[in-house]
Amino acid sequence: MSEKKIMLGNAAIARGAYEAGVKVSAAYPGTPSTEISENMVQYKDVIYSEWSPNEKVATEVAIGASFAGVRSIVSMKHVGVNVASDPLFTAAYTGVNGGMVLVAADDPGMYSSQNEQDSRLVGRTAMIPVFEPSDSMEAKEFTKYAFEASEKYDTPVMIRTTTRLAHSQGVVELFDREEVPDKVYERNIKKYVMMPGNAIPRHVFVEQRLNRMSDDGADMPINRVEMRDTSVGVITSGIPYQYVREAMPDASVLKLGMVNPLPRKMIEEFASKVDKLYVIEELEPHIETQVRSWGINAVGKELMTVQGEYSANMIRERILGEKIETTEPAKVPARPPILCPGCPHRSVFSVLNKMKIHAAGDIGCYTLGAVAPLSVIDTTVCMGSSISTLHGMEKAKGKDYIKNWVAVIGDSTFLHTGINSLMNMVYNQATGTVIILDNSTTGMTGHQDHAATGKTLMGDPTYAIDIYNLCKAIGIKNVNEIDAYDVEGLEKLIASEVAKDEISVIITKAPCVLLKTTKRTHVCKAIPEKCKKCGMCLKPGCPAVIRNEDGTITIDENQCNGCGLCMKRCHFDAIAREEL
Ligand SMILES: Cc1ncc(C[n+]2csc(CCOP(=O)(O)OP(=O)(O)O)c2C)c(N)n1
Repeated sequence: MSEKKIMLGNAAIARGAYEAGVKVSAAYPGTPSTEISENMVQYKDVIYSEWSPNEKVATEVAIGASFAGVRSIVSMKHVGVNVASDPLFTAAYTGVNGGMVLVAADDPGMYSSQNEQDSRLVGRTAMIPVFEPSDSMEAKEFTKYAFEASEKYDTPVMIRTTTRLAHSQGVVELFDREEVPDKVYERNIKKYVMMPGNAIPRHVFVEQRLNRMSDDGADMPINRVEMRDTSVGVITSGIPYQYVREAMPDASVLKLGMVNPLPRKMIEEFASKVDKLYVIEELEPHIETQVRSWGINAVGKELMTVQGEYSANMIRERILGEKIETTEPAKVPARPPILCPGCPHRSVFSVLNKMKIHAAGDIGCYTLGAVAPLSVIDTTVCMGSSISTLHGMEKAKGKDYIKNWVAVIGDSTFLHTGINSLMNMVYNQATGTVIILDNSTTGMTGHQDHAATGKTLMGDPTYAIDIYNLCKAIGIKNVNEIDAYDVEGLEKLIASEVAKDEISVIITKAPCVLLKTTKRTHVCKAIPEKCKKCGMCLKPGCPAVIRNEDGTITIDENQCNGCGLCMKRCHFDAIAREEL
């Protein structure tokens, strides 16, 4: 008898890769995709897994493995697909040798993302098939089927998930790994060298492949028709399928597992059998627009939203017109996201705040430096953008304009795409100051290693890229390293570097306080009798420092990491730092 396990959607995808005989996995972390790779390492005897520095590199690693003849998988969050799109769009033309799957994890509702894009549309534009599972078991089985389809149709396949699936648990039936023999690599430049003469016929092949897949859709195990009451039919896929089944249990459903290309004949047949047709899909009207373009009368986004997540109640309200009784949520104080007590980023931001310096920001824990009371970061667009944004400002307004500006970027983000922007600053004679907040980890996504931490995803020790020497090597004269908690030294250093008419890099160093290797050695204590109630210690906004009703402060010893930032702000020795 086979074993059953309760698994996270992401763990199920990793298991699917294992069972499908995958040999190479590459990724760059990003919520909600990260646990795919974190689960992949348990199969390290048979699957090589790595954190690549960014999604483009990860995708190219998977492409290389596929060309070499083995099954490979690459995973990323939706915005990672933008970074990966250059190799992806052309891998659609080359096709594969060993099967290749790209997992794109979308985030409707933007629980942890800067935008809400729909990867199904990327798959459509890239002209690759997109499969969308609805629960953990399907996440595993669709992954396995995606490898079969990848090899059968000679194409990379995208598995599209969303946060709700990636981070929900469900029962999964486990099977043994199928050892798939490596495909023979044969030199074939018409297929693997994409220059115009070769790419032109491959484009024709790509179009034919999509038509073939659309025609075969009705026979694919991932698409199914559930005929019930024929007065109402719903076309749906992914997590919304679960909401449809809950809210409209009697409706007939066409459950699509393949959302690109759409199985047109199957859809037309289903539509002809039901009186009223709805399309229920989160985010963009990807299915609806195509279905309507074929002259089929379907209702979707005129009732449903293109924003955020759906729910069974939303369908009951908007499609069925039911009045849903909701209870008022409990009135609790707002708890906005905040930097942890003792976070080295707070120390740097408190200095920038004091100096009234603006920062072109980037993506990471430090993006929280945008909000009060630190209020330092003015702009954040995408990973790696801080440095080039600062550069653009200088080129627009001149070097004096950025004398009270810096760029701030984390260590993982710097290695992801920040390094390219820094090379651009060097090449194009910029004079700005870049602060690299080096906390020795990828903090925001839960402590993944990267090329400068000295450890691989599989847990092996490796060479740790030296960010200081890397900056020196691309030609920056002014590269400085400083302890992130040295607020006095930092203030002097930032003042001197910003004043220079030359490019400068300041690397602020201190490990993330939540890393297992960071030991709590000190704790701060308030001395109420010395307190003048001035509130200076509250300025950095540490959640461990709490103002009492009488205006004095208490330091929550359970939260305090003993960084001493509050103590350094106090002019009356009303805070002491004690060794633990
Ligand atoms: C293209 C892209 N890939 C991945 C992510 C997910 N993500 C957000 S911030 C971040 C890295 C944060 O690490 P670091 O720059 O070291 O800053 P820290 O959070 O440690 O302060 C990642 C991987 C993203 N937003 N965009």
